[in-house]
Amino acid sequence: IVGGSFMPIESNPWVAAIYHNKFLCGGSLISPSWVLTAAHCFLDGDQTRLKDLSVVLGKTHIKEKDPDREQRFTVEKLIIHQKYNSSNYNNDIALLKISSPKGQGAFRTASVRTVCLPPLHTQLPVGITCSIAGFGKEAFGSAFYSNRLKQADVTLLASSACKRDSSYESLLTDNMICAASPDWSTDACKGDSGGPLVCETAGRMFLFGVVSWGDGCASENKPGVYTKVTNYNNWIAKKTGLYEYTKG
Ligand code: 4AZ
Repeated sequence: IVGGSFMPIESNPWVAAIYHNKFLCGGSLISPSWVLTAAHCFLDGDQTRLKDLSVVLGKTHIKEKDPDREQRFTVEKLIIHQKYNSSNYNNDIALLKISSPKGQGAFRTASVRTVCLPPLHTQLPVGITCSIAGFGKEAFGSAFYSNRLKQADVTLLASSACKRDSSYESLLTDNMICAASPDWSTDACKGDSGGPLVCETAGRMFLFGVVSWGDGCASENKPGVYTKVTNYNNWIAKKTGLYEYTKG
C-alpha cells in the first residue's frame, strides 16, 4: 500500500497472508474455510504445489510470529477461475480452501473474522470511499514489501470515467473496477494483490474488490484495478457452496 497508515489486523481481521514458501499475496477470509484472492498470484495453477502454500490469519507484522493472535493453515484446494486470462487479468479471482492441523477452519477472534460478500444484484456504489489493506510495497520502486499491515482509503470510479481518464481503455473488462485517491497519493501496490477492497453500503461493509493490477502505484491518472466481486456471486457459491445462487 502506498500512503495510508499502519493498522493492526484487528482493523481488517479478514486479511489473509498467503505464502508460497515466502510471502506471496493477500487474500480475504469469506468463510471459516475459504479465502478469496487473485488468480494471478499462482503460477499457471497446476504448477503451484499445494503443499508449498500456506495461509496465516491474524497477522499484523509479516515477519514475526504472533502465536496469541495468528492462525495458520494449509491449503486443501486451490480453485483458479476457469476463465482467468493471464494476458489481460480478466477473471482474476481464485479461492483457497484452508485447513488447520486439526482439520478445522478459522475461529473468530478479535484478529480473525470473515468479511461479507455483497448480496446478489448489489449496484456498485460509485463515488464512495472504500478501504484497501495489505502488506505490499509502500512505493512502486521499493525493493521490499511492507513489514506491517497497511490500510488506505480509495474512491470507487465509474468505469467510463476510468477508461477515459486513465488510457486503460480496452484493458478494462466488465469484470474490473477502478479505484484511486483523488490526489493520487494512495494506492495498492505489488504484494497487495489478492487483498480486499471493502466498501460500506447500507450501513455494512462488503468485499467489493480483489486487488488485481494497475500501471505503477499511485501514479497520476493510473487508478488501481480490482476484480469486481459482484460478478462472481454465482461462481463463488458454486465452488464453495456458501450461498444460494441463481443459475449460471
Ligand atoms: C502488482 O504488481 C500490482 N496500483 C498490484 C496493484 C497495483 C499495481 C501493481 C495497483 O501486484
